[in-house]
Amino acid sequence: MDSHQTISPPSVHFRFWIALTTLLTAASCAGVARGAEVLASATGPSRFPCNPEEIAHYTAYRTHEPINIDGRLDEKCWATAPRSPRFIDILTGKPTLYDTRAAVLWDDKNLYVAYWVEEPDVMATYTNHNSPIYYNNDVEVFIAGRDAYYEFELNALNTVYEAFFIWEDAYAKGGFAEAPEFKRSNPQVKAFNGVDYTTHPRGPRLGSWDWRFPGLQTAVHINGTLNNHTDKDHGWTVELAFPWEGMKWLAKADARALPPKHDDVWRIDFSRFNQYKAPPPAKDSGGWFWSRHGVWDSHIPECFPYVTFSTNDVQQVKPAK
Ligand SMILES: [Ca+2]
Ligand SMILES: [Ca+2]
Repeated sequence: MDSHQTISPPSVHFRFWIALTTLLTAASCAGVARGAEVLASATGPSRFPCNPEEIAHYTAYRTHEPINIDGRLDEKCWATAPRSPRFIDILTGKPTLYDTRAAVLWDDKNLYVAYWVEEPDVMATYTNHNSPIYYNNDVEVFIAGRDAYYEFELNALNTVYEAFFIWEDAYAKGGFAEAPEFKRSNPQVKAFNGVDYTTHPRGPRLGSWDWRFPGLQTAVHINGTLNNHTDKDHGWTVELAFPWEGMKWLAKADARALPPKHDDVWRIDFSRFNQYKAPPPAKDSGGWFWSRHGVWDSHIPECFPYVTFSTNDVQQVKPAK
C-alpha cells in the first residue's frame, strides 16, 4: 500500500460551497433535469450508499485543438485539462496502490476521456469485442442519461466491452422498444438488478449487450511491455472519443442538448479494476474510482461524478499541476 496521503478531501466549507454552486448551476440548467435530485441529496440523508458530499465535481473544458485518438496523451490540451485526483478504493475511499488519473474534454463532435494508468506489469488477454474484459485489468467509463446509462470497459489490448442499461420504469414511455437492440425479445437483452447493490430505489434494469456506441474511437498506449512479467512497466494511457451523435438514447428522456450547452451537468463515472490486490494490511477491493460508491457496484448513477461542461477553451484555464 502506498503510504502517501494522496487525496486531500476538500474542507467542509469548500464542499458546501461546491454543493451550493452545483445546486444553483443545476437549477438554472435548462434541459438537464437534475435540480430535484441535487436538492434531495443536499437536504436529507442519501438514499444511496455513497455520501453526497463526497461525490466528485469536475469541469470539462472545450478543446479547439484536434485530438488524435492514438492513446498518446501528448496533445497540448491533455496537458492543460484538469486531472482527477488519484483514484480511491470504491468501498473504503482510501488511497490506492498505483496512481490512476482521468481527464475529460469535449468539442462539437465528441466527448473525450483520457486515463493515465500506473501499472508495473501491464497485462491483457482478451481481443474480441465484448469479451469479459472485467477478468482482465481494465479502465471503465459509465455515462448516465436520466433513464438509461452506458457502460464501457477497455483492457490494455484496446478491446472494448460495452452494454447499455435502461431503467424498467422508463422503458415503455422512453420508446426504447422501437430499437431492435433494446427489444425484450432480443436474446442479448437481459434483466439486470445491480451487482451488490440490489436495492436501488428505481429497481431493476434491462441491459442490452447488443448495443454498440456509434462512431466510438478508442486507443491505448503502453509505456512498457505487454504480458512480459520480467520487467517493470510504467503503465498505460487511454484515449477515448465518444461522439455526441451516439448519445441520442441517453439524451432523449430529458431532451438534453447534444453537444451540451455551457453549464450543462452530466453524471459520468470513471474507474479502474484490477485482478490483483494490494497486500494486507491494505484493504484493496480491486476497484479504484474517482468517486467512491461505498458498495461493490458500479451501477449507481447517483454516485457518479458531476461533470459540468464549459464552453471556455481549455487553453485558457490554468495548467494542470
Ligand atoms: Ca493523442
Ligand atoms: Ca511488462
